[in-house]
Amino acid sequence: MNLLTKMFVTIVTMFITLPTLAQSLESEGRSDLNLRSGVTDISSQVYDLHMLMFMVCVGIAVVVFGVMFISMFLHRKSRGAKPANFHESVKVEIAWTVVPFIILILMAFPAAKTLIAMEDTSEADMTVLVTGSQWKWHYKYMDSDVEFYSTLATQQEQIRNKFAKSENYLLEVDRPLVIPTGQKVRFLITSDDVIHSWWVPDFAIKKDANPGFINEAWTNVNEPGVYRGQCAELCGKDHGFMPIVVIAKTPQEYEKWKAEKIAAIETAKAEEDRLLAMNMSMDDLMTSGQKVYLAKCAACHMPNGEGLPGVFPSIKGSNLVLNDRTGHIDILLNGRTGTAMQAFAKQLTLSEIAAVITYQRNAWGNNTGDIVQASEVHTYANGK
Ligand code: HEC
Ligand SMILES: [Cu+2]
Repeated sequence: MNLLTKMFVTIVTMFITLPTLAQSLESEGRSDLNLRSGVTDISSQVYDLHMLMFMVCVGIAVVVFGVMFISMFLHRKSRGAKPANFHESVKVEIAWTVVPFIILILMAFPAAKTLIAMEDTSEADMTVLVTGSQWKWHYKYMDSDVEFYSTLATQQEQIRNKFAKSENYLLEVDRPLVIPTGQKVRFLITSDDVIHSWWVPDFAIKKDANPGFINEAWTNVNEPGVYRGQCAELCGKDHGFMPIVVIAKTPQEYEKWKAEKIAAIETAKAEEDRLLAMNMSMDDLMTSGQKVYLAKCAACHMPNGEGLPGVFPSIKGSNLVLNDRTGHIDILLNGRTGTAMQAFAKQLTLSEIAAVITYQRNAWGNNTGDIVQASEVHTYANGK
């Protein structure tokens, strides 16, 4: 086969395999090869714009390549065509400047209209503060005490190919964001550490979450449903593991959910007070501490406590853990500024912090025998 034939065969195979690939992706329920039209008025406007621009491009391609191929075919050398010989045509040059200019202006009008509508966050019915934080999302409802972290819920075993992958592999979280349908929800988007990006394709929202800045976005979802997205800014080693799940509920169900959330916060506070007054046994602390450790710490410090040399310190045999009890409590509550070790004071309850500290001080041969109770963490936190 000569080179040309090979190229031809490659291109044809590509065109045959592409639709097959598209179909297999679609049958997995994952994607089609087109932009999706989403579930809000804005997202369908964005989709329509995308299709309009696409068709304009197809039209231009058909005209330009059509003229090109037809001229090449009709005026080929074997037919004895003689090339014309001319330079500079003012008429043609003006035409190929003015025509694209007009096309661009015509495309800019509808695009600008949608863009302006997307940026208009005024008159929102409610506001949620969205904060990216390596590697999870924090949601705070500005009109109440409701706030929580939303972390990946996919099992580690699926990620390590030990279990079969579930349908929403890497797109499922423990606590989804819940919003009401038919209301304008404003999002204030920021970050605790590096740049993240809050991306929910069905809402046509993709906004950078920058530390020290607040970006705004909004949505108004028409139909109840579960909508999934991801962090869309490369933000470190677990960038692919901070999905977004938004559940849109009817306003009545949303109010019910919120009342339950508020009640749960009250109960948790009461429970926390009860635990503060109580001493937990070593066994209970170790069990609950291990759970917290695997969920919140193992991504960096590794399940075996050995960390990643040069990046995340080993907890096994750590000098701080073995010898510095207050230092240990302090780093958990306040983190270490400028490093990936974040403050856990707001992410974990006092008893969870006490448990994970006790766990670290006694697991993997760190046999200090130390028991740290929630009350000790509480005293330290309030003394600072
Ligand atoms: C995002 C990655 C990350 C996560 C998650 C994380 N850590 Fe850390 N941790 C670090 C880094 C980085 C340091 C080193 C900080 C420094 O340079 O001083 C550190 C340091 C520590 C230290 C001090 C170790 C020493 O010898 O100095 C302790 C103790 C610790 N982490 C406990 C925890 C606990 C408990 C959790 C879970 C609740 C946790 N970490 C979650 C990244 C992480
Ligand atoms: Cu991110």
